[in-house]
Amino acid sequence: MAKEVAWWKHAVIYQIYPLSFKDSNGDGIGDIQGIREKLDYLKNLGVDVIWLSPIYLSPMDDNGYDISNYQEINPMFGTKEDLKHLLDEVHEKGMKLIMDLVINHTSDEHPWFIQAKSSKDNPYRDYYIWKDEPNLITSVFGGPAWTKDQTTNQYYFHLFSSRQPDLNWRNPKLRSDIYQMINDWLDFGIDGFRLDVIDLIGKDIDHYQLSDGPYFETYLQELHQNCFQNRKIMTVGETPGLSINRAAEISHQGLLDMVFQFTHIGLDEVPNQGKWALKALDLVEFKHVFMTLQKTMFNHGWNSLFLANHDQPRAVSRYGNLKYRKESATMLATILYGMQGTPFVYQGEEIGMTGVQYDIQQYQDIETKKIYQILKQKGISEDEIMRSIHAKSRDNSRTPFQWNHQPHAGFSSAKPWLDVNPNYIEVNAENDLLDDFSVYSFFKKLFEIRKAYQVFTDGDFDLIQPNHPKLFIYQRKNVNDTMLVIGSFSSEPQEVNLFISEEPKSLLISNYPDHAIKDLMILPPYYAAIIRIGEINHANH
Ligand code: TEU
Ligand code: CA
Repeated sequence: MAKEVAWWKHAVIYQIYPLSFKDSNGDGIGDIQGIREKLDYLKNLGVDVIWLSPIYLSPMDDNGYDISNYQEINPMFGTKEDLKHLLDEVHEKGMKLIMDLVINHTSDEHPWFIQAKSSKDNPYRDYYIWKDEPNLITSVFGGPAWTKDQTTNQYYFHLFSSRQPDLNWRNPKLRSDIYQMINDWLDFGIDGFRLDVIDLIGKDIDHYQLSDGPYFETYLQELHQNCFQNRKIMTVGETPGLSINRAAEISHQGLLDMVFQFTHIGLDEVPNQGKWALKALDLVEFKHVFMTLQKTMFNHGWNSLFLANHDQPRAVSRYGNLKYRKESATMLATILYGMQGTPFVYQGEEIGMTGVQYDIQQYQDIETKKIYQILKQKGISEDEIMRSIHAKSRDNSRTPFQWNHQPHAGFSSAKPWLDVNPNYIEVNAENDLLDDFSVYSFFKKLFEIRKAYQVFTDGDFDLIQPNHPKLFIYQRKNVNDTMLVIGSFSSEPQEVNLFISEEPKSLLISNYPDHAIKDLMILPPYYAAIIRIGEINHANH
């Protein structure tokens, strides 16, 4: 009997950043009703699962990744009833909905923290991490990871902003409260979670072990037993610090269905100097990281396929070329989604939305504002700071979704909370929906192809010409099919010999559809194609 393949292995997942997706009531802030207006747009694209970035009650110090009440919805996004309506409609349309879950830390306005900081012997004191003397750990957003609480004269630990105190996972009472909260949401009917920085929950601060700490697997197992097992849900962990091997192990054991592994994300920064120290991407390195991911997780774990999210710059600005915006956006999609794993689309990626180059006053992101001050104090020149911010600021991907060429890009009737990218007149969903050769139409077709051929789910992976500095070519193969996936990362024509003359071949998709498939080809700028070879042998199997 054929083994049943987990449903999420075939799913296309679309990340919505609610603040910036669609504003329904003219306050300049995206909301749940706005999302409800756009479900057909997502369904038509081929989306199976929607992931919502946090919409819980929050003072929005870190745009909702600082939760002050896990049970309530932030009124700026709507009500719990709105969410229930959204969930029902998503289900009616045959899609699923997963929520973001931030359980490494809370907001400093969470009642637990307000209690905890009120006195040393408060029953909630031990829900957080306190020390008389801080150690040298620094916050991801810059500066020390410890802040002194004036009332009790101890320091509390926060790996992100000082308004995001880390929860103390060593406390079994805290863990059981968290499991209860998660089960309540699952009983509410949601289909799973994206778990924010979940690799940090097992940390040992005294020994500077943060990601993948000594208690990580124990707590993950406990979490799985108490909440996830025996439910038909999916989980994806955000694990910026997990190695490729550990990511494979965790998903192979099924503690999380898959995790976001970040090795490829760090390749355009100077090693060990953090995200703001820019370095040109070496395509050969990039290819080798993906090859390692693909080979490590073949039959041993499961990949999540992503280039962008709400923390990362726009993929087309980062890895493509804006002179060839459509070509490079579609090429990147071809390369990414031709691989084994579950595809993730970050809102706007499917219409080739690009990054922005704003003045410092226009940025809203806490990390961007903080790093600007820190780099200034270090004496770095304004030019250099702004180069880094333009390349890497998280606001690059948080600008409002560009629905049409109307004022505010059709996102809102009012001035949005973050300025719209001025290119919305040209780059918008309305234009793309009318055009058979748009980025959107390409994504849609790509997902249809992925679902039509099992080889994209179960085929093995081999790099072709692994050391070619400009071309990313690989083969996917199972007993039925062989697919050649080709992407050019060059604005110059590239010659390539495909050596496939012996076998019949057909072009499944290309961003230059009229370009004939031959053995010896000159590939135009940012060319992409998927070629099916050897299909004649089909009947033999
Ligand atoms: O991100 C965690 C994380 O470690 C990074 O992605 C980090 O935010 C980024 O590299 C900084 O440039 C998650 C969320 O996705 C992010 O939005 C939150 O700010 C963070 O956790 C804290 O909750
Ligand atoms: Ca609104």
